[in-house]
Amino acid sequence: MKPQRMLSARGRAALRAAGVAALAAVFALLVFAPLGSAAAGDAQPQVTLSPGALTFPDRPVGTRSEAQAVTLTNTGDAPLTISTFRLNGPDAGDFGLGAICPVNPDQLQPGASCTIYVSFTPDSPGAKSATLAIGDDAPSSPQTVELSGFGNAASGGTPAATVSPGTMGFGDEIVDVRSNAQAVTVTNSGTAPLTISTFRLTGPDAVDFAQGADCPVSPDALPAGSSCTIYVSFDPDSGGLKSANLVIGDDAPGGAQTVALNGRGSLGAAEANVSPGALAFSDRMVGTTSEAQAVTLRNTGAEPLAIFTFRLNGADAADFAQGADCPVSPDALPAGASCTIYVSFTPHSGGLKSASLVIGDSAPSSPQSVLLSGRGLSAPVVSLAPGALTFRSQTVGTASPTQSISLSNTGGGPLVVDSFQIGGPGAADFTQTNNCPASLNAGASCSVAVTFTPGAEGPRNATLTLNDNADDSPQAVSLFGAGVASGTYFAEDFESGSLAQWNLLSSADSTITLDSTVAHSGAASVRVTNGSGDQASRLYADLAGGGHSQTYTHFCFNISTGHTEGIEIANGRAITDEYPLGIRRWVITYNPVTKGLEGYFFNEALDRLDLYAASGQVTTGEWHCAELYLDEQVAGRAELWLDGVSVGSVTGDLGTPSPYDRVYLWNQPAAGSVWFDDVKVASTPTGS
Ligand SMILES: [Ca+2]
Repeated sequence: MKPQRMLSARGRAALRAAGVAALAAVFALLVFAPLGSAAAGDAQPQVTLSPGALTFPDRPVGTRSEAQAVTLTNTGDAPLTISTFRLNGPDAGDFGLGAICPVNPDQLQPGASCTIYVSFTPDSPGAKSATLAIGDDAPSSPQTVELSGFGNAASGGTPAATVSPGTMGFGDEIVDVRSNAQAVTVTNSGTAPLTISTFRLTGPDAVDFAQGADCPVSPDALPAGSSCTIYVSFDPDSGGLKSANLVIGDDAPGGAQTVALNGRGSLGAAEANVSPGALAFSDRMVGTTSEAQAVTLRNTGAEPLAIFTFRLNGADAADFAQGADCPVSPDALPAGASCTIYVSFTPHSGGLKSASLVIGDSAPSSPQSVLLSGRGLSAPVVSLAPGALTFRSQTVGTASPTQSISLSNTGGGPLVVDSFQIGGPGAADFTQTNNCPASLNAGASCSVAVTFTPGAEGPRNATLTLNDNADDSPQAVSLFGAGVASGTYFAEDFESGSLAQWNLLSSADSTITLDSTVAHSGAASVRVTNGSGDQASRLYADLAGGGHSQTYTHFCFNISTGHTEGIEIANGRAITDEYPLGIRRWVITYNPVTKGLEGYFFNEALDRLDLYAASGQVTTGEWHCAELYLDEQVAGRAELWLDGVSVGSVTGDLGTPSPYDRVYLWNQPAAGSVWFDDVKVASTPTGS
């Protein structure tokens, strides 16, 4: 059995509870007996104590000495298990002990040391002696240290009390807020115990201070040479200077000790209240100054408010200005008083503006800010979309569907439109109505509806002009349409000097140009040139009145020499909801092998009829005119004429609810040019 097993469970628990600083009273519960020795030849612990005896200086009865230390070292070669520390002998009660040593079941390792402290408090006059005994599992257990001292009769000593500091200042403290505690030390610097009877707070403001002490009070006493502490705090219940005394009543000669206490009750800091917290200015024209708006600054605190600065901060600070009738430091705004700061707004450019009015002062919440905002109105800006209107060909004397122009004011200020005017040679052919207000706000839009009612055949040009207060007034939208005779759906002889009837599109190395040196009739034609292979250009125009089931489509063409590839030169498409870019109803292609034309015709189901015609009759470098009759019915028919002579026809199902309504001229895909002239789509044949 190992030695430490001899301790009862209760004993071990008691040791643990006592910790390393066990008291003799606890050890009294334990069985004190040498522990078993290890067998001969085994490693053993060995205890060495230093010093072997303690002698305490003479001291007054009832006073405690400084502790003296005994060092316990395990000089053996096995761990030491310590079970008890005890004070034995007739005067054991005059000594006290504590230890910082491991106790069972902890162990002191070989070579390690720990410390036992012993103090001396004579409770009666005369010589005193006792023995410190240590119980452990070393062969020499128990080891002992002899203790001795001498108690002097109490009648010979005198207590002496000193306090430090003698004055305590707490400074400013807000009313009803308790300060941190400050400490007063009471020291018994005499040779007899000091008996303290009272701690009192006296004086007119005693109620504003509080004390607590960890000092012994009668019948306990503060031993000679000892100190204790009194804590004082300050909790003013009103404003102003406060003073009181802490009085310590005790049995030291000379009477009570006094500590002077002072502090100041504060009603709290100044507080700045700014109202309103934000100023919003109405929109105004650039360069004009608003009426001033007021900001009220009120001191809602208890002390005067010192105001140091008024500043305008932020990206648009320069667009605002401030002035104040407030006192500035070293003057102050009294508690409860208010003053006014005025802010005005002068936008220097268009757009939203924001800045902050910042007030720097002595309030804890400083700086205060007021958000400033406004909008500078610059000149209005007119935006028109589209910038031009092109109408499809329209029968003379009939009104087209309307087309709309969106008018937006993208500027910073309201747009006042004085008039919408239509001018130019075709002014009488166009009319407008609009829903625009007298003043169109910045960011707002309205629309202008234009109708084309040609009074004569041919291209009609006009201009819609806006007169308004925008910088670039007047603005213009060009208007174009072509008048056609009844029964004519489209006509173009390229003599007007404009391609305005057409929508043009070319690939990178392809061009569409009016050519006033080559013509089938008159002086000009249009030339479509591919600068290289795999290029294309096309022109298209919409037919008056939309699609028509029976049409004669006439066009003259001149194919430049040298073509060796088939080229598509014309087609017609229907524009439908299903095919918004158009679906082909007919195609005319030049075949360079046969030097003839090929026609392809499609019905609603895209079934195709083919026509191969005029073989050997198309000569490059010369003008030819083709005319195609198309009857887009279930019992349909297509017939082609070349230069006034019928060259072939096909019959079959060409039925569709959407006959062709857009005519195309093409040159694709071979390099070279094709000229076109005298294009006409009508209900009756041109015949040439
Ligand atoms: Ca011509």
